[in-house]
Amino acid sequence: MRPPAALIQTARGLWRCQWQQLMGGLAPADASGRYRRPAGAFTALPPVPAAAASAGGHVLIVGRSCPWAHRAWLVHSLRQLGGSIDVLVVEPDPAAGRWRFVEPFEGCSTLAQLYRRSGGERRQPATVPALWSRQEQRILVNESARLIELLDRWPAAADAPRLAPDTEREAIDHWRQRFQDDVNDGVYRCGFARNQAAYNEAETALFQTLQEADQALLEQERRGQAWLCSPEPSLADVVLFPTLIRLELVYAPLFGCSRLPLWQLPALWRWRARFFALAGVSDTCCPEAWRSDYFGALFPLHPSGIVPAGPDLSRLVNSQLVP
Ligand SMILES: N[C@@H](CCC(=O)N[C@@H](CS)C(=O)NCC(=O)O)C(=O)O
Repeated sequence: MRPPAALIQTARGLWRCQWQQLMGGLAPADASGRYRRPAGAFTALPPVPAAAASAGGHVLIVGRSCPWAHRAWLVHSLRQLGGSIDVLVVEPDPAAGRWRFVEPFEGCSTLAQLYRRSGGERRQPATVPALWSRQEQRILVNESARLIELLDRWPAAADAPRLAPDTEREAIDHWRQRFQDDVNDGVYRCGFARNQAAYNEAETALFQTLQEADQALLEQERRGQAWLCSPEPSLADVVLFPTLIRLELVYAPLFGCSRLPLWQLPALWRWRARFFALAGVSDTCCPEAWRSDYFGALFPLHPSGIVPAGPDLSRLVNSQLVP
């Protein structure tokens, strides 16, 4: 039997109130309801350590589902830094809302413990990615935008690509800034918006920037170039990829980033397929973990915790499917 209308109305009011409270814990907002990502610690760009080239001297700590960690993992992979930097994958612990080590690491069972041991404050979030120095026994940097710059300068094999060559710096920085705000953080601003106006603002900026990137890539293709800023992939391409590869699988269904399916931005669709085909990139893509972590862990957005079936990743990176 259908419950009485008054009961439904009361339940909606109560849920709305509880929802705002739960969202407060998950995703802080400004007075207008726009998501504001909290600041962490260890955000400055450190110098390249003297012992950077020593085997296993550093550890890159990543979570599979995290797009910010994904960009660092990509740079590590594209520049083949495995000889000097180990990659350690942490697992989410949705009940406790933190990252935990599969095996104790440096005597810690959670990333938060390692973070505090490095001097991070209790109120600051212990986030991935983090770069740990075994010699100095501390986190060197915990902000992905700086971490990828550090990894781009890290000593590497002579044939390893540089992803932010000085000659292309201006264009790379321009796109990186646009993507950081409107796309990488933009999908979260859509998903974590507290009201319609905040969502509308974020969603408009997101698709405006994606359309501009699509046009820019179209121009590049006409010139015979495959990448956004330079003949080779750059940090601008790197930072766009983790968000776009999660679009249909997570951000469209869960965060409401669904104005255009990516095949309607055909140059971006082809670009994503090209990037996915680069050596080592597919190993950093874990669609099962993305979907189970996002749908399973973001309770206020998806209280049932049911992980819906999604499109097959292999079809999303098939450039033949779109003219
Ligand atoms: N600004 C940071 C953001 C990183 C971030 O928010 N990572 C999330 C996973 S996607 C995280 O670890 N969150 C754990 C927490 O907030 O406690 C960066 O770019 O490195």
